[in-house]
Amino acid sequence: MAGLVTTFGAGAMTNSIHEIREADFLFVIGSNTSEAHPIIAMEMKRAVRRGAKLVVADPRSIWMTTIADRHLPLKPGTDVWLLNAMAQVIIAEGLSDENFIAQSTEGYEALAERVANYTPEEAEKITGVAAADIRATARAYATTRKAGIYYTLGITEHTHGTDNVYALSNLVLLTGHLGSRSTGLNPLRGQNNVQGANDAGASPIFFPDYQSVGDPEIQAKYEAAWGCSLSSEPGLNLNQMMKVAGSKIRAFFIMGEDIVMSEPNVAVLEEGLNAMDFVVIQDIFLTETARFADVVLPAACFAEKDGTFTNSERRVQLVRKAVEPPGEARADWRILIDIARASGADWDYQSPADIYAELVHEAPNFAGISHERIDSEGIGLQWPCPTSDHPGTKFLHEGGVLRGKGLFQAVDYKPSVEIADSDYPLVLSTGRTLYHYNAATQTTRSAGLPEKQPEAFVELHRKDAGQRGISDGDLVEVLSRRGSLRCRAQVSRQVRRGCIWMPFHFADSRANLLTVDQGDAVTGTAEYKVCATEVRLLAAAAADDKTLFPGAFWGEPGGATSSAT
Ligand SMILES: Nc1nc2c(c(=O)[nH]1)N[C@H]1C(S)=C(S)[C@@H](COP(=O)(O)OP(=O)(O)OC[C@H]3O[C@@H](n4cnc5c(=O)[nH]c(N)nc54)[C@H](O)[C@@H]3O)O[C@H]1N2
Ligand SMILES: Nc1nc2c(c(=O)[nH]1)N[C@H]1C(S)=C(S)[C@@H](COP(=O)(O)OP(=O)(O)OC[C@H]3O[C@@H](n4cnc5c(=O)[nH]c(N)nc54)[C@H](O)[C@@H]3O)O[C@H]1N2
Ligand SMILES: [Mo]
Repeated sequence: MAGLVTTFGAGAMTNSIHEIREADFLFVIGSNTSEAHPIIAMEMKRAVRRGAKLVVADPRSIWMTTIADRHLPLKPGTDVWLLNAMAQVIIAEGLSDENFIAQSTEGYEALAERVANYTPEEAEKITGVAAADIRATARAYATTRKAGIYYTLGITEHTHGTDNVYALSNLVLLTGHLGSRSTGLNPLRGQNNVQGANDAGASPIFFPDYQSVGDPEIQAKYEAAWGCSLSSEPGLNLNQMMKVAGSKIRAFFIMGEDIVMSEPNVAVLEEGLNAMDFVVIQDIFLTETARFADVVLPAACFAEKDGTFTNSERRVQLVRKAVEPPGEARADWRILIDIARASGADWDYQSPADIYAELVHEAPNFAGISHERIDSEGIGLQWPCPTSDHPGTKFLHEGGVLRGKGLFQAVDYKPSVEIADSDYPLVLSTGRTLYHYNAATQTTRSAGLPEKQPEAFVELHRKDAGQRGISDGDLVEVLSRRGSLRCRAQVSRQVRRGCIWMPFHFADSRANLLTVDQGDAVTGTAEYKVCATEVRLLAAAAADDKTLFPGAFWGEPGGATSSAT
């Protein structure tokens, strides 16, 4: 979001999901689309079947590479090199859209100068991707009109994540692949309403609708609307908050997050949580983090309440209550209103529609969207939607970049904070699988999913495993400078030599005991995708125990339910 607001003026997918099927070139970078966004991956498959070219830039041989025309198996953290080299090719071979650059962008000269030395031959040395493949990808992207870029955490979860987004924006601005169907720069959103939460101002730097906290006019507008005085200082981001948990911050109100599963370097975070004066958890389940809670407030889940979810393509959709919440569970908004009232505020919202109406009143992009309208039109509305007769917006930047002019941001490659050395020679990357969802709070409580994937594992390349006497299914220890864990080895064709990979879903083997907590300079997003590790054999698997199956080392399947839950 930070990167795209800077370069284009809006922090969301530029185009819509259904446009993918009509694209002629898809560049998928740092996105395990078929496991993390299966519905979007189906649209990509549909495009490929129609004849679209697909290039996947990913250190792992993920399933998407099996239907790709080209796989660019880059070394983790080297994307700026790859992308700058593509920009270099596009400029050097005269493939850029000169009209678009002249009329719709600024900062071109600085970019051209910066990328001049990023030749594909030099890039090959750093990224491990053949120069010919970089050239071919740059040419195909630049010369195909309906060419779109799709990215997720392989781009953003780095200490240089914002630089990666800038480097991608540069390719879009060089070629003018913006403001028309089946093109653009498309970050696929993660959680179901993460887009809506940001839109509503759940961010330390923005009021609703990305209006800056530091802007005196905006501040005055909200002071009048809300009848209170507001700070002009941005708040702390997640990473900054976690660093001062238990010191500068003495209390947490945690709603819908299981931070001891999902935050990096969690051993240190747990010390902070222990030192806190007061911790509240508001969740639909008793989470791992609830072990640190003074109070747990039971919330109703999505099917037990009304409201809206805004999906990845900026589509605001209505959700209607289907079943009653169990026990004492109540809708989040009702709990929050009671807390506000008990604290002396006179909030009198009667429904989520009331709350939504207040939000859109001050937020120009959503002003034309109401619960009533979504209800009557049926399939949701895509913002920007400034008036009640506006149809909503399928793709952004049509007829002009929202920022005014697209901003080229020249960036140089910076290495990841931790690189492999003789003590910790293997680069660990972490992520998710098809069968579990993030902290797995929800997915381990379903009967079928833990059966499909009962326990943690670490993927190793055949040769790295062999060197350590490790075979498929063995019990191993994974160590970093911050901690260690035990899990099964999976000798895999997916990871490249020198790299290992594991999911962060499992409470008994928390990958985040290992990860580094340094964050991106702009956003604070942690470097979940690169840290230095070593793997040791603990116990060979029994002869009849070579494959992963339930309960092998820890008793019952679904290890993510611990003593706390
Ligand atoms: N089944 C399932 N679906 C989910 C989730 C889930 O937990 N389970 N979580 C949701 C959430 S919150 C999110 S944010 C999304 C995330 O969706 P993704 O970002 O697709 O998920 P990750 O597993 O983190 O995959 C990141 C991809 O980036 C690659 N990668 C790692 N390092 C680099 C690098 O340096 N450069 C490049 N180019 N690639 C790299 C990895 O190999 C992997 O293929 O998924 C959402 N969907
Ligand atoms: N190592 C590593 N760590 C990572 C990542 C990675 O790739 N690698 N990815 C990061 C990313 S992208 C993300 S998004 C985070 C996710 O990290 P978290 O947000 O901590 O994980 P989730 O499982 O998505 O947590 C959702 C919580 O919300 C609760 N919940 C569900 N519905 C409701 C509701 O209606 N109301 C309330 N109050 N609670 C509800 C669920 O029970 C669950 O406890 O993890 C991050 N951590
Ligand atoms: Mo996410």
